[in-house]
Order: sequence, then C-alpha cells, then structure tokens
Amino acid sequence: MTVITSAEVLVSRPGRNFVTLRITTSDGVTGLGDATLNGRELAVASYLSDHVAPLLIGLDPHRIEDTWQYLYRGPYWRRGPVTMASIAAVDTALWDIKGKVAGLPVYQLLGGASRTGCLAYGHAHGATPQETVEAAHAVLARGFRAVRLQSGVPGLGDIYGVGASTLPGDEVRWSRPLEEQWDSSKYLRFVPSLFELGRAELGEDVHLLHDVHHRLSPIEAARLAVDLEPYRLFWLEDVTPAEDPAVLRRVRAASTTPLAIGEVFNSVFDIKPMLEERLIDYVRMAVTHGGGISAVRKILDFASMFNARSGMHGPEDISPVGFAASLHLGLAVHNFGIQEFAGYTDETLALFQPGFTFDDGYLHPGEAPGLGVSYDDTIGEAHPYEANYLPVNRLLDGSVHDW
Ligand code: GCO
Ligand code: MG
Repeated sequence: MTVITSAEVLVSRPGRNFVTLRITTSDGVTGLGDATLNGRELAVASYLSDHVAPLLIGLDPHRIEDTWQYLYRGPYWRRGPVTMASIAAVDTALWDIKGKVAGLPVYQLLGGASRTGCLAYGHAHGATPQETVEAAHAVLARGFRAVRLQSGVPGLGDIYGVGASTLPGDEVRWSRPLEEQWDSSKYLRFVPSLFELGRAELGEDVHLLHDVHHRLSPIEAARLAVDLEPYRLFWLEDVTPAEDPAVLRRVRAASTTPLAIGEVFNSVFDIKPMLEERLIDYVRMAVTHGGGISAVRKILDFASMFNARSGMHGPEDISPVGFAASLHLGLAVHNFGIQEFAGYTDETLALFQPGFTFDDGYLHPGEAPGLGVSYDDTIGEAHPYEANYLPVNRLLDGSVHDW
C-alpha cells in the first residue's frame, strides 16, 4: 500500500512570509498545501510540524476525507484559524497528490469545469479618488472586468487598502505592528464620492467592489450600504466585525447593496447563521483558511441552497498554492461568484511557478495534474522567515479599533 512517508513544513519569505506543507508518498509523489496565516505564521508551522506531521506518516494519502475528520475530530480541540489552516494544508496537499496520481487537474476530480474561467477582481488604490480611478484604469487595461476601489480619506493617514502595509511585495517590516488611525465619520462622509467618481469615469459595465474591513457599527454599515446604492456595487465587503451575524440584519433590511463576508472565518459554523438567514450574497472563505478544498466545497454546496455564491479571498498573503486550490474549486462549483486576485511578485512566482493563467478578466487553474504548482527549495531557502505584523488601528482618541 502507498503511504505518506514525509510531511515537511517550509517557511519562506519571497517578499512576504508563506507557510507551505509538502507531503511525499512512498511512491515518490509530492503534494503541496498552503498554511499561511498572515502575521501568525509560526504558530501554524509549529502546529503542523509538532502536532500534525508525525500523525501523517504511514497514512494512506488517498483517504482525504478520513484524514480531514481524523485531524478535526481527533485532537478534541476544534476550529480556530491555526488548526483549520493546518488541516487545510494537509487536505490541499492530499488533493494535489490524488490529482497527480490520477493524471488529472484537481478541478476534474471535483466534478469537472462548470465554466470556462473564474471571473477575477483586481485591486485599485490611491491616496485620493482621482489616483484610485487612475489605478483602476490601469487594472482594467490589464484585462480585469471587476475592480475593488480603496482610497485614502482626508484627515486620516495610511489606512487599510491604501497604505504601504498592503502594497504587494512590500519590503516594509516591523518588530511591532504599525499603528494606523481611523475615524468612521470621516470615512462615511467620504466614500460615496469615491464611487460617484469611479462609476462616472469607469463606466457602467465594470464591476466595482469595496472592502470596509470590519470597521463599522451596524447602523453605520446600514447607512453606507444605502449611500452606495446609486453606484450599484458588485459587493460591499466586511461591513461590520464578523463575530456577530445578528448585526447584519440591520444592514440587510436597509439596502439592496450585495454583501460579502467571511475571509477570517474558518468553519462552516461561522457562516451558517448568515446563510440560513439569507444575510449575505458572497462567501469570502478561501481554501487556505476555511479548512481546505474538502471543507470549502461543502460550505459552498450549503451556500448554494441559500442563493449565496463564492467570493474567495485572494490576497497576496494566500500563497499561489492556496490560490490555485481556490481556482480548482471555483472552476468546479456551480455557485462560483468571483475570485479576488491581488497578484504576486516575481519572487513569489519564481518560488511556486504556478500554472494558473489570467486572460481577458478570467482565471483558469490550468491542465497540469494536481494543483499545477511547484516549490523551488533553493529559492525558498534563500528567503528565510522574518517577523512581520499586520497593522493595528486606533481611533483619534487613542482607543483601539478593528483593523
Ligand atoms: C482582502 C483582505 C486582505 C486582508 C489580508 C490580511 O479583502 O483581500 O481584507 O487585504 O487584510 O489578507 O492578511
Ligand atoms: Mg477583505
């Protein structure tokens, strides 16, 4: 019988930190999984190497579902971002192996393609609405049909989506988190003008998106959703902190602006009440943080019963391995909606050599067996881990707010 002979945890920083799991079988087949948890990378690396890797040795690599259940139910302590990113990495690596053994891309094992490609959205950001719209023109010129607009807000410095902290491939590092300032009333007054300009300059056909990044109270979120209605957003993301589904009722009742949530969720139980109450339109959970291909497949099937579609998280801090896994899943499920595509630096692409393509606004995972991603050990070793925090937010009175 074929068994798992090794499970290596590879931590590398080609411009930013990535945690990759590589599983090898007794037949010499390897599979990759992504376990990157931005700003908490070593916690997952330890969970995997100290507590999971020893359990995998000797297991049948083809028993993906059984291994998932063993790692989820087995340790008694369930859920949480560290545990679920670790399980996701194992699950993804085993799907990669199964695809390679079958000689098929993973999407074929998931039922085959439901579409010719996955609609992608790109990022445009600037210090002012004018700069953001200019950046959006450049994004659209690269073929995108959908673009997320984030702009600086007068009176606030670097904020989420526009500061140096979120530029792809940035080399900025901190031994403590950078502190940003936030003021919801300044933001609420300002954001409609960004979309007024964006819609006027970019036209009616383009899909426009915006990420609030968990900062508003329920009543503020409802007001923003109403104020943005004239600009017909594809979605408004993470309008409130994600812990309490009940707050979304207020937003939902007030407006027809579509809502997306879930990039920080790690279990079906996080999103279940929002789906059952029809409070959201798009599920942001991605393979890397949602427990793997097996788990997110089930979540999306469940979402389909409530007319919700996928809108998987695709920032620079999900590695090309996790991103490829999301693409295979997105190509296969019927209720795919859109895929975020923040893009990767050349160093990251050199490390992983992903086979996915982007053409005319659509992503495709490629036809290579498995996930279609590799890992270059020499490049990986040349870029060792360095500590790097996400920023934190303080209100103008100095109190800590959601980032
Ligand atoms: C997004 C996200 C990211 C996160 C980042 C945190 O919509 O892409 O909000 O920008 O902030 O992934 O690690
Ligand atoms: Mg987001």
